[in-house]
Amino acid sequence: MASLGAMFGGGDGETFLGLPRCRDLSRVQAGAVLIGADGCTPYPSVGFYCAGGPRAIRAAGAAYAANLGHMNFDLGGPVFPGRVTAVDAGDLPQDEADPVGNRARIFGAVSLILDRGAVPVLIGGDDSLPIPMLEAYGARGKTFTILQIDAHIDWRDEVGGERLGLSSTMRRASEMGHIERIVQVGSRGTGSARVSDVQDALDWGVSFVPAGEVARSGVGRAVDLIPAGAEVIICLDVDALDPSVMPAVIGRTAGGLSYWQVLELIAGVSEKARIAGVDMVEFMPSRDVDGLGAGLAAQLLAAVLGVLARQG
Ligand SMILES: [Mn+2]
Repeated sequence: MASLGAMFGGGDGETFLGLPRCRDLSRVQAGAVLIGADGCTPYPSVGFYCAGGPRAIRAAGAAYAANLGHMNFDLGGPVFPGRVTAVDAGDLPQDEADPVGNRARIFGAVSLILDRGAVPVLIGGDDSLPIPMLEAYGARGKTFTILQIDAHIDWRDEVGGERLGLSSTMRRASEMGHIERIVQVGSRGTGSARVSDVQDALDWGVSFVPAGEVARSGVGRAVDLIPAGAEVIICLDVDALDPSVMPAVIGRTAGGLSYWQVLELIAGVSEKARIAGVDMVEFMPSRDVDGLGAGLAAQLLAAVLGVLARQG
């Protein structure tokens, strides 16, 4: 079938955008390190339902590998304004039957990347991935702000006895001593949260910017809630985006954010604070429609790498 990749001589998708491959995280020298994981702590009812997400997003980005130095109009210049400063470390060898090992692999990989002074960019995989990622930021003498962009608030204490699954991510984050602030953008519809979960989050000090407010008033208040100079970890669940542009999610909910709203939010944060890490989760290949969601995920991920390449 004819494609942009065939037209322009894109790569094979082995690495995202044809980025250099990193094979040893303990020696990596880069501004940002992309790493994939098919899952982490699955609920038995659904397993690794986002498996293949990193591969699908890399494949969607392959068409642009040959044009990496071209103008990216979303960024006002090439993705990398100077030399290419991001690398792709491939996927962790996750195993649906080994959640303890999965968490240890994510914790270990993110720790190595942080030890090298680089920004981890973790792509999934379901929304249980960020829990060990966020733990890896502990004991570094710093405190962090989380900007969660998600249709769901993920404040359940447990689901079916599992406390480290995808519906508990922000509650677990709130229990980490190095997480001092959480801003949650994009909530809408009905999800896992009970009224009492929302109250617990408010009592902790979470600031919510629901999707309805973003639709009416944009992302300005969300950016304002991020303190100047903060170290920010961005936790992006792609179901924050409207399903008309991001159908590849397990629960499509109308009223979601646009591509521009998400990108302007992330770029706005980078102008006043430092993005210290990014995760992008919940891309579900089997729910995609003609590659629409994978294309958006690849475009957004490229733009995020561009934002990271432009921060000090
Ligand atoms: Mn979600």
